[in-house]
This record gives sequence, C-alpha cells and structure tokens, in this order.
Amino acid sequence: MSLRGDYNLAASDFSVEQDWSAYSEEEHALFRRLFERQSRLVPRYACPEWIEAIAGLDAGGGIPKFDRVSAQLRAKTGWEIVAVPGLIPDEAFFTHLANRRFPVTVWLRKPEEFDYIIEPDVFHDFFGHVPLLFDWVYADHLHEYGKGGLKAMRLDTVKMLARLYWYTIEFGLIKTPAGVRAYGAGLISSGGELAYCVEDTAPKRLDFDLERALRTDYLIDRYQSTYFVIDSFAQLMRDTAPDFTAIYERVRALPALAP
Ligand code: HBI
Ligand code: FE
Repeated sequence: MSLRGDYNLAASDFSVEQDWSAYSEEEHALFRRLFERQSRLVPRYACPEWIEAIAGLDAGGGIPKFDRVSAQLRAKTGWEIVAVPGLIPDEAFFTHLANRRFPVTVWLRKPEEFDYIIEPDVFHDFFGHVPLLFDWVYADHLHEYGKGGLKAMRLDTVKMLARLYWYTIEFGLIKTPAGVRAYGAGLISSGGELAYCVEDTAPKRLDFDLERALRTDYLIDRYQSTYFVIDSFAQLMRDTAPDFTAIYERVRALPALAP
C-alpha cells in the first residue's frame, strides 16, 4: 500500500516529531471546518463519554499540539499521544497501545478530502480516537487490546482481532437511556455516517457478541451494513477479558461472515 506520510524521519518505533509550527494557516482553517461540521452532529449522535471528554480539549481552534494534550491525558488515565507518519506496522501499533501510547497521524487531509479519506489523518485520529482515552474503562480496554494484538501476532490471528477493533474502536455503537449512540472513531469523525449509524433503518444493529465480531468481515470503503452495540464500556471490557486462544481456535474453524 503506498502510504502518503513521510516515514523517512520515523524512529524505530515509527514515532516522529509533530513539528506543529510547520502547519499552514490553511491547514488550521481546514481542521477548524472539520471540527465545526462534526460539532453540529456530535451532540445528537455521539456517546456521552465522548461529549464529556471533548469539552476538556480546546481543539476547536486548529490542529492541536500533541504534547499539551498528552500532559492532560497522562494526568487522567496515564495515556499519551505518540505522533506517527500514518498507518504503522501492526507490531509497532500494538506495542504503543500496550504501553498506553495512542498513535496519532501528523498530516491533515486535503480540502478535496473533506468528506472522505481512506487513510486516517490527524482529524480522524485526534477527533475520533483521543477523547475516549480520557475514559478510564475505555482506556483500559484499549490497553488490553494492545497486549492482545501482540499475542495475536504470535498466534497468527491478527486478521480476526482486527475485526474486533473495527466493530468497536472504529465503528462501535453504545446503548444510552436516550437510545443508541456512536463511540467508534470512524463514526464520530464522519460527516455522513455519524447520523446514518444512529438513525438509518438500513443497517443491522446487533448486540455485541465477541465471537460474531471476530468472524464478521468488514468493508473499508462504504458505510457499514452491520454495527455491534455494547451496553457499556464495562461490558466491552468484561466480554473481551477472557483468554482468546480457545475462541480463536473455534472461530478460525468457522467460515467468515459477510458484513
Ligand atoms: N497504524 N497509525 C495506525 N493507526 C491504526 O489504527 C492502525 C495502524 N496499524 C495497524 C492497525 N491499525 C490495524 O491493522 C490493527 O488494529 C490490527
Ligand atoms: Fe481509527
């Protein structure tokens, strides 16, 4: 896959400097426009935990300084942001998560990518992923996911584990007293899918089921046709706490499920 970030300056753990002074005024303005567009949607469609966290991050003014947010994060849940050039190899990615470091891409999409982008950029990673790292239970789950990823590499079951990430961290829904809300970063940062995943009658919304999620393939270039709904981050933590070895053996013997 031809990645668009600059990997030449990356360290052995694929981290880079954010070089915040290198962002142009146009890039800060584009980030603000993306932030403003989503700000009209999140009150109705994002989960309460995300809404609560974004209030503490004054990210509406432009591309945030990762170091400043890392200081807030460390104080709250012991996480920090690690700046990366874009998608990084699984082992580096899992190792960062297993050390409570979340990889955030340093480059911002182009104006013509306002509505859709293939690779995660700083808006997707920061607006979509970072706020929930302030939630203790979610943050602990992601830490376990990172450790589980390193184990999955040893068991050669990363393809199955990536489906769990897809249907939770990227495109997960959560029940609230007011109805279903989005917590997945791919939803929270999406101009169109955020309303669709909560309101549209087309997609299936299944109660979260670990084995089914591990079996269900996903499409990366269109809205999801199936979403998994958790009751709470505590349920996600509880349901994914057991050792996956036996589950992987069961699931890998079964055919994958189409989305
Ligand atoms: N790298 N920067 C970055 N962000 C991701 O979300 C990411 C990655 N590398 C691998 C990866 N995700 C997935 O393949 C794993 O979750 C399985
Ligand atoms: Fe993401």
